[in-house]
Amino acid sequence: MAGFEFLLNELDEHGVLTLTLNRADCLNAFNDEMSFELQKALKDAEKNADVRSIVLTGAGRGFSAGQDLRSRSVAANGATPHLGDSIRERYSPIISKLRSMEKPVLASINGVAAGAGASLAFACDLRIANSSAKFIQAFVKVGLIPDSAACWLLPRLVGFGRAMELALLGDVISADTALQWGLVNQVVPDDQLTVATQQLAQQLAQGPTQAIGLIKRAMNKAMSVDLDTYLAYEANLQEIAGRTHDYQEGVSAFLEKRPAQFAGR
Ligand code: LHQ
Repeated sequence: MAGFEFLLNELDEHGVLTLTLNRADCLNAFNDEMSFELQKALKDAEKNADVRSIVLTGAGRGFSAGQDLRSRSVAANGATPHLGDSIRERYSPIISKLRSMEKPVLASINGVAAGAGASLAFACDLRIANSSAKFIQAFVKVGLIPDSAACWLLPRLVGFGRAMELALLGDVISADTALQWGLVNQVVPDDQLTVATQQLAQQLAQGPTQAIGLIKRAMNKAMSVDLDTYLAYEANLQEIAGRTHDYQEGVSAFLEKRPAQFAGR
């Protein structure tokens, strides 16, 4: 595994890769280096057949406070910053990769997720949070629009009305409200987050990895095409899934009344 300065990466024997944003002193706010390191880690994970699920989490008491507002590249103190370039080069590739990579990504939200830090969690496939977690669409508080795809992801996660509420007010949303709204899949007591995350990540890592990848592809497509186009696309994907070793294994296991042992191929 590549060594990084602001990102911890650990691949365990179950095929679970844990990526930990590691700037705890500023609640894992993103500097340039951390965004490039995360881009590289996700690309590597995509190519590495040993990686069968990915956990994204934060060091210390926060998940991520979004953009590091002290960073020179986004400075608003007199100079005109080029935020478009900043987003294109640093955040968009991360969000795009999280949605397109054909492996399951689980956000383990261990504390506050604000601004682009919240968007990062929303772009993952599943979200598990501890009770101390909170979500803030902080952008409007600093005079920006929700970025890193928040305006694309939020209406799909919680509906248009709640997405507008989050974006326009920038209020703090507690873990319990996030669960009620469907913004997270599960909330657990603070001291159980690590164990619950590992359980879920291992379940995903033991799944039929190719089918899971195809499920992501299907869901992504379904969000932007009409029903007939989707049905044609779906048939093609199922054709691919039906040729995998894991499909053979899944059916055999069912007929033999035993748990399936998926190999991820
Ligand atoms: C921070 C940050 C931070 C630096 C906490 N930066 N230090 C994309 C691309 C291009 C341009 C711009 O934007 C974007 C997207 C974005 O993400 S914009 C939104 C950026 N994020 C925010 O506006 C959130 C700012 N942070 C906060 O509002 C609070 O820190 C929250 C509510 C997250 C947490 O509050 P507390 O739990 O009370 O912690 P704290 O405020 O005391 O923060 C702890 C430390 O972390 C503190 O440093 P210090 O040296 O005083 O201990 C903060 O300055 C630092 N920190 N967020 N984004």
